Amino acid sequence: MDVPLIIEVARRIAEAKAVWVMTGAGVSAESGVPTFRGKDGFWGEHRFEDLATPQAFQRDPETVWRFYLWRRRLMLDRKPNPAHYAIAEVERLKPRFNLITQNVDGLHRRAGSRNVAELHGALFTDRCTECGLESRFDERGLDAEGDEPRKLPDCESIPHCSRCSAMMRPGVVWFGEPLPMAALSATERAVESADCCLVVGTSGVVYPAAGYVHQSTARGAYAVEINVEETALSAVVDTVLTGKAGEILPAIAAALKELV
Ligand code: BV8
Ligand code: ZN
Repeated sequence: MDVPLIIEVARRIAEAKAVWVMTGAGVSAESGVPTFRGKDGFWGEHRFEDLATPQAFQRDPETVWRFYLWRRRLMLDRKPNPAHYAIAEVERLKPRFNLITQNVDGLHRRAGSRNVAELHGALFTDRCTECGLESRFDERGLDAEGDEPRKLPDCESIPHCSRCSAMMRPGVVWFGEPLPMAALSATERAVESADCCLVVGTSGVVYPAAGYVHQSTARGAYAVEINVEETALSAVVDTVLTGKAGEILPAIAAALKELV
């Protein structure tokens, strides 16, 4: 690990007026959550991306539901890793801080991050295909109010809307679907106000998420990429820290703590 560079990055964060962080699936890799485009980007013979579309759901809702239920069950024994906790620590150290995530796994909130915009929705949310009713629950299957444990729907019984009885769908953003307005506006505000950006664990190929990193650097923000390999954003950022997010981010947070 390049300690002088880690300290330089921590200094840039300490001096920044406002910081925003963009995370992708790589930040959850050390929690044992599969990424999308790596070698583990398959579910059986399906590519993740082929299942994350309205067309796939239209064509075969059972298979798509089985995919998302498999991912929900996977999360039941996955937990935040040191990268998630370090990002929550940076948020505590930097008052003007925004976390924008492409991930739907909920691990940032479980690690204590507060100011989180979920650009691609949330795995533990169902949404009605007809009336749009949303029900959000946590990874234990407890509903948002945390009262009666809510049985995770099993493969056989696709959940139906309690209001209009139509079929529910997972509350995530599929390819070809617009992103949630609230998350988009939070991201716009974060990018417009920040002079420092951390890009963690994303291949940088999905838009409009990746476009915000371009927008941030074009505005003159100092951008740092943390990834185990080169990505589509490596040429866009100012500094590339090559390595695991779960090792690099705690080192940055520790160095930052000494500076603020
Ligand atoms: C939209 C939710 C418009 C569901 C997801 C051609 C060119 C440009 C764009 C397009 C195009 N054709 C179509 C588009 C648009 C399309 C798009 O970007 N396609 C791409 C594939 C070309 N985008 C959309 O469709 C978006 N919507 O544009 O709508 C619109 C507007 C109005 C009205 C109608 C329509 C919607 C995109 C959202 C799709 N949903 N997920 C679910 O999760 O099931 S995307 C999915 O990819 C996940 O959210 C994921 O987070 C996201 C991005 O992937 P990454 O997070 O980067 O993950 P990946 O596996 O790729 O990379 C992991 C990285 O981690 C790697 O770099 C690896 O090296 C690194 N890593 C691994 N381990 C570690 C690590 N790093 C650090 N430490 C480690 N330990
Ligand atoms: Zn409904």
